[in-house]
Formats: sequence, C-alpha cells, structure tokens
Amino acid sequence: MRFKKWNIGTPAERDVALLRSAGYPYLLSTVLAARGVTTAEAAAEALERDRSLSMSPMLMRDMDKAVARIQRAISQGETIAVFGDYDVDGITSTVLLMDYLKSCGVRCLRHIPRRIEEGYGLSKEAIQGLRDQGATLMITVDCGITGNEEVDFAASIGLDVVITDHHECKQTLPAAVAVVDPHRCDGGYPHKNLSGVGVAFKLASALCGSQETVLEEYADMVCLGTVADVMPLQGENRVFVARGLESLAHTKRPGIAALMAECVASLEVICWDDLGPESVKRLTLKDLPLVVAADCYGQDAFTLGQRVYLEGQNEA
Ligand SMILES: [Mn+2]
Repeated sequence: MRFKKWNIGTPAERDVALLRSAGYPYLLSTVLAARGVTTAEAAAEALERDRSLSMSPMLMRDMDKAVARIQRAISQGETIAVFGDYDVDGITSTVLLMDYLKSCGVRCLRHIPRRIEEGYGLSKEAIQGLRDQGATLMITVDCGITGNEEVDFAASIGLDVVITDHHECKQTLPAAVAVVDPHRCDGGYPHKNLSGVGVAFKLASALCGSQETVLEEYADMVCLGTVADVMPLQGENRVFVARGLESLAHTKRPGIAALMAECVASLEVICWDDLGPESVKRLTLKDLPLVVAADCYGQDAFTLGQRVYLEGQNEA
C-alpha cells in the first residue's frame, strides 16, 4: 500500500509562531509550516480560493474528437457504454458521465469490473458483453489508457472507443477514436494532476459547453473522487474540492446525506469557510472508507455507489 505509512511532519516552532502572528490558527499554521509554507505571503497564496475554472476543457488533446463522436452518437440515438473502475474515483467518474449522458436522453450502459473476479481495466469479455447489449460507442473513465489490445478488439466487433483516463501513458496510445488523458506526452493538458472523475468532468463540460453548469450539478462527485485518489490539492483540484465540500454540506443526494450523517459528527465543519486540511482529513478518514467498502466487501461497487450517490434523484 502506497499510503500505509503516515509521515508526520515536524515544523520548526519559529515558522509556526510566525504564521500564528500573521493571524492563522495554531492547527493551520502547523500544517502549513510542515508543508514548507513558512511566510505569511506563501500562506495566503496556498490558501487562495478560486471558485471558478478558467481552463477550457477543449485544451485537452483529442477532446474535440471525443465531443464530435459523442455528439454524433447522441444525435443518432446510439447506445453508449461507460466503462469505469471499482474505486471511489472510478465509481464517481462512471456515475457523473452516465448521469450527464442520460440527461441528454442517451440510452446508456455501464460496466464496472469486480475487483476480485475481473481486476482493473478493460477486458474483451466485458467489451463483448456491452456490444451484445447494443452499444456502438464505449467511453472509458479512470481506465483504458493502456488497453491497446482491447481497443483493437472493440473496433473489430463494431464498437468505437473514446478513452478518458488520468493514468500515465505508454509510448503507443490505443488506436481509439479519441484519447483524452492529461499525461499525453504530446501535450495532454497543462494541469496533469486531475483525477479520473476530473477528466470525466472535463468531458461532460465540453459536451455541455459550460463548466459552471456541470460543476454545480456534480462538484460533490468530483470532490469525492479527487480526495479518494489522493490528488494534490492544487490548481483545478482546489476548485473541485472547495466547491464539492460546499455542496456536500448541503447535499440534495439522499444517499450521501445518509452516509455523512452516519460518519461525520458535525456537518457544519465541511463548508466553504472551512476548506483546509482538516476538512479533507475528515472526509478522507471518515467518509470515504464506507464508499470504498462497497468494493472491499465484494458487492457490486456500482450498484452501491449509485445508490449512495444518486438514489432518489433523477428518477424518470
Ligand atoms: Mn483514478
């Protein structure tokens, strides 16, 4: 496990004292100093809160191709399959994209592999299953960037593939209709640290034409996936998490409300004014394990994830 061992920083007392004298509370000063933020100016910069996203999703390599193919599928009434992953990032990615596509009137299928039986990533068997159910376009979320063979297989049975992923790329990309990944070495995207759901968000935003509209609806999803995948809280991720914490505090999703009522002692702490390491720690340590547990206990991660995220909402 990559994050099994906790490394507790020991900031210099004088750095903490300096930040405290600049008006920051003790806990925040300690955390900032432990991360190498030791001046009032650096602290202000680190804590700066952008509320809106300025970077266009169309800056992502191949986003134009992805949008064109998906729009064709929408206008021609094709069945679209979303291929996801079983962890929190993968489930929130799948839920976000499916829910968005459904709101566009798309007939949508999904596949989330079972961790034990199928393992991570694309598989020919699952792809065949989606084709058999009528899909002619498959969009991967949080996976697929190394699935060259599976993408060729999909093409051979009449299934076009759009890949969205945030994992490192191999030298040869899959021969998909579009490959959207911030890590592409031919200029994927200026902000490399997006989560899988961050990339799925960018795709939905490109389709919608307004990042703000999609963020308003799904900031909680993007926040959960970003935090659960331990993405650095920099750049756009800060916006996702800030806006997500705000929306989680007043969530209209009954599943999330129930989960939070069970896990978080006081919801008031998770709000815009409290964005800081402490809020995120509460979410990470108390909230997310229950969502992850859907997979750990061998249940269908998506079914439980979807219940948690969307139950009671958008019911036709
Ligand atoms: Mn991920």
